[in-house]
Amino acid sequence: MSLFKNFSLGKLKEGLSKTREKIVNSITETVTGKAVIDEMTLDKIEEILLSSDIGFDTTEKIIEAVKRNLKSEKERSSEKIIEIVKEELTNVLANSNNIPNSILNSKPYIVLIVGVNGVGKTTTIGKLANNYRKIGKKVIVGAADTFRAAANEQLEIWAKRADVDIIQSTNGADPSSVVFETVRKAIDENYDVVLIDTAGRLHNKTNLMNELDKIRRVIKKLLPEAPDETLLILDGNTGQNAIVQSEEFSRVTDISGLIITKLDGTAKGGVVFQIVAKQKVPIKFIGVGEGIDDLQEFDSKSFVEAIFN
Ligand SMILES: Nc1nc2c(ncn2[C@@H]2O[C@H](COP(=O)(O)OP(=O)(O)OP(=O)(O)O)[C@@H](O)[C@H]2O)c(=O)[nH]1
Ligand SMILES: [Mg+2]
Repeated sequence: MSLFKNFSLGKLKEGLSKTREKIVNSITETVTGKAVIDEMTLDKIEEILLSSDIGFDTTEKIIEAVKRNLKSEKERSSEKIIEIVKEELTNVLANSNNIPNSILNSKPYIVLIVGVNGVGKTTTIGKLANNYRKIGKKVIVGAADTFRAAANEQLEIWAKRADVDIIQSTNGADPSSVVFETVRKAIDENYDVVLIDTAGRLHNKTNLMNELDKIRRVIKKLLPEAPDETLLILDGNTGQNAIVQSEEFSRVTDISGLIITKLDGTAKGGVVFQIVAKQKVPIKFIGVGEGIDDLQEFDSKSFVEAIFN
């Protein structure tokens, strides 16, 4: 069951086209017309898979499976090899603890958005706000990125676009005071969803991580069980770095879910498989464009389908 109403396989396919070109088209080209799948061709396939960022372990599994099948079967068509790749990648996602997004179980439902600089936090908040509003939720966003001068304006533009309310900040204000004000208003005025934008931060910058702690404490003062979600935003273009960020953030704070952005701009969308294979934290949404409707709920089945069909 999906939460939002904007799911579109077409949009997903379009967004993942570069990744599809990389995985499906490149392998097809490599294999087509070859009478024998020799070591060199296998190396080439391996290289393609590694450069799509699906990860070393999964790549090895696929190559092993290809070898096994080539031994036992006469057919060496590109279709057969693509089928093997698809099957192995489907297995990776099948083992994920992907939980579908569900009806919000508390009110107000507090979502804290975190991540390093420029990964798409503010944009994603705009998209989320719009989706929640469209399913009839009363939404407020809090501009707790008081670090960058233009951050407040940027969130204000997104709030207007999404047609939701905002608690703005003044430059240099204490982020946790903005958070307090936002959650206070949400409780008093019966909001359903609170989305909190935060400044980009590195997991190893102690003062910024302490600031995040303070934000969480302030929320808990008003709502002991909150935040309901702390979502870590990862830029899908950054490959291995995204994995490292996920590990490091999870070590220092409670991350309940991941959002992988900018999958439209990259041929390295295979990183989603690597993240699922390596991380316990589930992927909740993926970003496939800069527009307000370009956030899709992550569903492993449709993700594979969008790449291979
Ligand atoms: N193509 C594409 N671009 C995206 C996506 N999500 C965000 N962006 C772009 O990424 C850039 C940075 O986005 P922001 O939302 O400002 O990122 P941020 O994490 O809030 O950045 P800081 O607040 O500076 O840390 C913008 O140009 C966005 O349009 C996406 O899914 N696809
Ligand atoms: Mg921002």
